[in-house]
Amino acid sequence: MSVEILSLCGPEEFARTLAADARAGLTRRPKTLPAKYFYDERGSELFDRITRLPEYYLTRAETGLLERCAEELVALVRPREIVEIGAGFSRKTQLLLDALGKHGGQRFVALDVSGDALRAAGERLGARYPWLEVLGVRGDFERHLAGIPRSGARLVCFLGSTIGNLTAEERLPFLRDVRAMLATNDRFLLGVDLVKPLARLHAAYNDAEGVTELFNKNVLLVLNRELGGDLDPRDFAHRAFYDPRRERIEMRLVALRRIEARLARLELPLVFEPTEELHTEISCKFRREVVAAGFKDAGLVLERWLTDEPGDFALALGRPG
Ligand code: AVJ
Repeated sequence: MSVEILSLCGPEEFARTLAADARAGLTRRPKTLPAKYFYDERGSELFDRITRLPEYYLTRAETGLLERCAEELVALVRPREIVEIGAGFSRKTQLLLDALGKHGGQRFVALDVSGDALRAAGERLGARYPWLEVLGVRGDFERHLAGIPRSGARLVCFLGSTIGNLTAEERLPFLRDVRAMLATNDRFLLGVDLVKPLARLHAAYNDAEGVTELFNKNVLLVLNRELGGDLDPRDFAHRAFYDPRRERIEMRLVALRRIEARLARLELPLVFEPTEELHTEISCKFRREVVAAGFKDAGLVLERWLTDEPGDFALALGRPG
């Protein structure tokens, strides 16, 4: 067993990027923060709880799809390596690795922002799959895809509908970077949450237990810790709603009163007027045509489109066009 870590983005660069993103986003109207900053240790734990909520169907739907199709997909691609973009050391990863082992693959490469998560997951996977070479790459999927070393035929996976956090404008350069990772016989497997009636989408982001609210507010604690902030989560309300025109969930924090705070490390005073919103996340919902068109613009062809029985979620397989 071998577990190796490659860092394309050290703690200094992470801190610098957060500082620049926070300054840019919090001085805009509306105030906005990139969704990637939810995922410190607590945020990742909260997201893990979200995936087990009765209302949050996404993870179950995608796992079910992979239970049905992982083997067939891996048999079709016959990769030497699976590259997973974004945190993924879950049951879904295991389904892919089981299939990889059966079809003669040898390496798993995981890209994640957290070095600790990579190390822990690498150890676990190394123990479970003694034949597997594991490479953890510390980096940001919007900046570091080109730095991921290739060892042979690859299946690049981006699961969980994390792509939904990007706007259409942000999606294009991301998909072009993915395209650039692929040789002719390589493939890209993308998980996307599908457009569906509003009530279920609304429930998935407004769970009865309030875990999504804690997850949303966690970004304030990240700002406090990383940038010396003095924001109080109790001063904000969780708000998530589906925008049917843009076919996406909008997640925000709403100031419950006038708030004067500051981010000491940025020397940035922060004022929220009552009801002012901080935009914390978008979660786009997809249709087949939208994915096919997005692939095409990036030089990819939609080769397979697999959905679960209720049509809640899809796996899209792309090949270089
Ligand atoms: C991990 C980005 C796919 O958008 O559904 C869960 C994050 N936000 N509940 C999503 C999330 C609120 C999730 N992704």
